[in-house]
Amino acid sequence: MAVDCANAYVGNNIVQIDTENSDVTPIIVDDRTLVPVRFIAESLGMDVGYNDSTRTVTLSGNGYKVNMTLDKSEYTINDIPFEMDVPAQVVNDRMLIPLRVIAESIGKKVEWDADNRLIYIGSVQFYDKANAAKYAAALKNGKEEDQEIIETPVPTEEPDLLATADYTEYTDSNNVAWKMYINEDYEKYNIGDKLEWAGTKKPGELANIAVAQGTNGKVMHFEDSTKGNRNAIYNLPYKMNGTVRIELDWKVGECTGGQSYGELRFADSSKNTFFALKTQKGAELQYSANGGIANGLLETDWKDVGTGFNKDTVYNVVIEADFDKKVCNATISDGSKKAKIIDLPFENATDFNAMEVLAVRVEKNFTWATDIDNMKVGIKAN
Ligand SMILES: [Ca+2]
Repeated sequence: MAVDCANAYVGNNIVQIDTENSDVTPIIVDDRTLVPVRFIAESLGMDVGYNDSTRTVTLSGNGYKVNMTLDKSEYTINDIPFEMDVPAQVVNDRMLIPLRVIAESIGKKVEWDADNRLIYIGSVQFYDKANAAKYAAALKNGKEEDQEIIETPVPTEEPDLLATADYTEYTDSNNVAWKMYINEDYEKYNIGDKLEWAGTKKPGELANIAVAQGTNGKVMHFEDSTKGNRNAIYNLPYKMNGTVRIELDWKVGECTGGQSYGELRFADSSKNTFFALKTQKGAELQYSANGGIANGLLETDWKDVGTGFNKDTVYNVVIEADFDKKVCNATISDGSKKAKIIDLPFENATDFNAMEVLAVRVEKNFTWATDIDNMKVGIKAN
């Protein structure tokens, strides 16, 4: 507050002390600052009562009860008598009380800045003497001074890890050039090494996920034998956009146990699946799109990859997902025959970021062991 000023700060907001009477201001009487009782009480979170017959004003709240009588120097705090030199009084039809008396009665800090005739009441740690002149000017104008404009920093973008990642150039049999960022044959690891796939800490994590010895060298191996759905997820360190090529050798394994089946699923950074393969004992290998990894959104629209893709063998899988056109092309080969999936549409996926190995138990316990090897992932070169 400022002496002879109708405005006051409450917190960071400027308000008029008495909304009905702009003549109501803090004043100085005999070197004591008097403030309007109702405003100060409400600002301090206290109730005000007035007894007309005894001319006594009572402020109560925060564990305090302060009684003052108009034009009398005696007052009480929690019924303990005290004396003040300048008493409560009526000015401009409003009762004013000594600021320091009421503030200090209830344990508030009062500061007086003589240069700016500014009164501070509150907690000591918030007193901002350095800006007293600014506050006084703002109160006089009834509005905040023009605020200093601080430019909001642009949110830090996710680092584009792909931009700095190493890749090798590769030209496929159709003479299309690719930048291949992942080329993993697992030969440099030791048997039993747990790689990124093992990082999935979901309740349904496959029990055994580690580098193992396959028929032709080391592979990434997944297996479990239990009840309930089980999975493992590999999150790429980056999102891949444009047209993405994923190639791998998949030893599908026989997923046994009633109608249990295993899936290999490819998804974006929001877990939307754009391509999935499904193996089930004795049934044709199937493909689909438009599910969601790690959230139970299984694909529903399954179609056979071809005829005769029903052996527990190693399939070479090449997927090309175009995230601009939102279509997927894939070839599945068992070494002697090849199936082509052309322009499979997908809906929500916007990039390639995650792979999932998923065992789904429809009934009874399942048993499944499956391997991935020779995984290559890249994007179409411009
Ligand atoms: Ca290998």
